[in-house]
Amino acid sequence: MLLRIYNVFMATTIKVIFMPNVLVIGAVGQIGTELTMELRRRYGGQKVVAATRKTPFPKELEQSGPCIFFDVADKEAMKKVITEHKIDTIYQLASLLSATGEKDPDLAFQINLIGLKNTLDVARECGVKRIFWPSSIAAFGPTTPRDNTPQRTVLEPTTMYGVTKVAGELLCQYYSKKYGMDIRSVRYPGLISYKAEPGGGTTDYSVAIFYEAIKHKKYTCFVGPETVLPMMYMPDAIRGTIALMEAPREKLTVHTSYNLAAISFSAKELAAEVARLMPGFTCDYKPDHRQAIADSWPKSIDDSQARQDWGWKHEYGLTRMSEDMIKNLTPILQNKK
Ligand code: AKB
Repeated sequence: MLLRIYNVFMATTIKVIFMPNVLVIGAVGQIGTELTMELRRRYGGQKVVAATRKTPFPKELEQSGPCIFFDVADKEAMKKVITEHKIDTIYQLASLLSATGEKDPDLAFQINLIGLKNTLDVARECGVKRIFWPSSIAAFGPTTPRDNTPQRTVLEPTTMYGVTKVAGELLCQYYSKKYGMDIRSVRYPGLISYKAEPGGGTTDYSVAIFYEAIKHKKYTCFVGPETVLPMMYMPDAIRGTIALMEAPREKLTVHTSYNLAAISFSAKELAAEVARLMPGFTCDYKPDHRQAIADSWPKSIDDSQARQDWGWKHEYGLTRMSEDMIKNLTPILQNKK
């Protein structure tokens, strides 16, 4: 009983002390959709503005708080939203992922890097207190140690997406040091979720396999069976992101981007787990251009700095994640039929 009263008291106190006015840019993407909903649950629907360039808002976003269209290239439009909604916290998620970025490197550069710089400039001008920007394991490259990749290591990516992530990390650090801005970032691994599908990433097979297993009981994987990449279930990613944003500033020692890890598995191990849960499922392999990108990324990540500085801890392993995916995705796909 005493513990319950304490928990309610702490939750209320945290809410009163830390009740930001938030803008999520890129709110309709794979991370944005779930992050926006979680932030609205936490701080209230009206306190969290969802923004996107042109993709229509899903119903749950449209009905739970303000939704706005603007392009990260348009600094004036961004300024207007920040001023009108008294925004003090921005999550800047607008990004083209690794595979799409290779199809249109110029657009990837514009959205990922110029979009970030525009956001930092407008945020600085408007006195925004805190900014989140996602980096990725794509910041690493073939010259990076692939096992247990350290926090500080070689960053020589071979994709435009990776180039924008490295440059973006340095830009965040530069603005933190030069202008004293509070900018926080993590290097996400591949993210797996059942709510919004990823688009144009190299790690997308780890989500597509569940969709195809439920729909057709078979999947053709675009990377080979021995390909191992770091992955994370979306609930962990959302919890970790918000925990980083609510951590006391003085605890943070990394101003580029924190390594963040959960599970590493091969495509073959994932397929075996899916087959265990869905007897009869089969997977074959036809590696395409994305294989080279996957081969240039780490297999596992050392995230001890994040664990030490702000208490990061993942909850989902391969089995728990796969069970939860199938349990939640099955009714969604059946209702779509
Ligand atoms: C991608 O595959 O491009 C992304 C990432 C690892 O950043 N999921």
